[in-house]
Amino acid sequence: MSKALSLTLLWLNWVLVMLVSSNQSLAQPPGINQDESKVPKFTLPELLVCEDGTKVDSATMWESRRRPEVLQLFADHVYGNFPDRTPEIAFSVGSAWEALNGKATRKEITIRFGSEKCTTATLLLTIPNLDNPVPCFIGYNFNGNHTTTEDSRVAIPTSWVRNNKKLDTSSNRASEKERGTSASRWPYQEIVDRGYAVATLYYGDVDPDFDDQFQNGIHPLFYEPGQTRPNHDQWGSIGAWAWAISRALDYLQTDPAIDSSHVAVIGHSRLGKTSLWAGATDPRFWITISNDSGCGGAALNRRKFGETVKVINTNFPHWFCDQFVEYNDKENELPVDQHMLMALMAPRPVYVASASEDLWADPKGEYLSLVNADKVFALYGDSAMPMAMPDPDSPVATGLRGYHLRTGIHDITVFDWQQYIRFADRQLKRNE
Ligand code: GTR
Repeated sequence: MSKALSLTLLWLNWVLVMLVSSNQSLAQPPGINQDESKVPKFTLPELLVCEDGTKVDSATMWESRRRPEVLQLFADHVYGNFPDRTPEIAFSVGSAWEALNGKATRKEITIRFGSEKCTTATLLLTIPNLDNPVPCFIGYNFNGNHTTTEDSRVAIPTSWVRNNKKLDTSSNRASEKERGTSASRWPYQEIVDRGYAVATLYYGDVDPDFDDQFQNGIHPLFYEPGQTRPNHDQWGSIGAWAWAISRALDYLQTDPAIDSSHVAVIGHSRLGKTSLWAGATDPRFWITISNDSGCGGAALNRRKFGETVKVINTNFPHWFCDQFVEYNDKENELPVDQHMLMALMAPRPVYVASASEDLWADPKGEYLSLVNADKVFALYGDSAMPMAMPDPDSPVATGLRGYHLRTGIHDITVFDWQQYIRFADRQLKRNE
């Protein structure tokens, strides 16, 4: 080999190494651990011991004493408290149309938050054409209701959307171009065929997902006179999204086509963090489903595997309450960990799913949250979750808790939905 050729090869090799390592550093910034052997030893906060040391030994005591304490700890230290004052809320129901080859009826409901100063969100409701009220899944979407289906009648949001080169979205405005681009995440036909309704709304309608010091979205509608941003222990964006999905549930409770005692709240990723907080704060939700929710969702903070408290607070300073920042690099000082969030659902069912390649979200930490909620679920007769993580694509469930690790990347797929529907079917049967 000539000297020139070997030098060129050496240079090419160096470029390749730099490219790969810069990519790795994108996926795994310094200080991020994705090696199981480097997970620190930790002790999780006790579920069944009250702040004053009293031991909890019954479901009644859990519900009357410890559960409210744990819920308050999450509000004060992680997601923020909902403000006391509430703006006026109004619903206006648009006219319905036939969808999914006549198998379903669709309509859009405008939810108005506030009166003079107001913001609106559009709830898209797809209901199977059946004789009786049907159970329903409700969850936010990332890019607008129109991205969840090819259906040309579904309205395009007018609120802020994230620019997206792949979808050709610019100027932070949605357009016809994105219609149907997230349809794989919303298998309407399959869900409707199984007898469930689906309700979805665009999360940016409620609060655009960027740090603007809480000037847009619903936060300002709650400010006390003179207040310009949420207090230290008040809600961030996840809190606002969770609160607003409860308002969508308020609407569903008025819709005669919906069996409103069976509304499951579902979310993927940051919207999975949101569904968990919604399920915890609003016991009207039937099943709570977390898809790849990771840090600040189902994953145990103390494992510091993948995304950490410090990383999430740095990259997304608007998601949690300001108090949460106090735990950057100090996970062990948090008075809660995410197994306690799972416990807040009991005795209502909860389902957690992970994806095998989604190490950023810490699949094992997501599973261990469910396992470590055993003590509370046992108060309701639920059996223990197996200690060992199940194999990929092999769902496991107790009576009230379900989990699967899907093969693949960070996403929500038909496979995930099929497991949620099966779990929901089983819950309906349990109650028969
Ligand atoms: C990531 C974030 C995760 C997860 C995800 C998503 O950038 O680090 O916590 O929520 O976004 O929502 O897609």
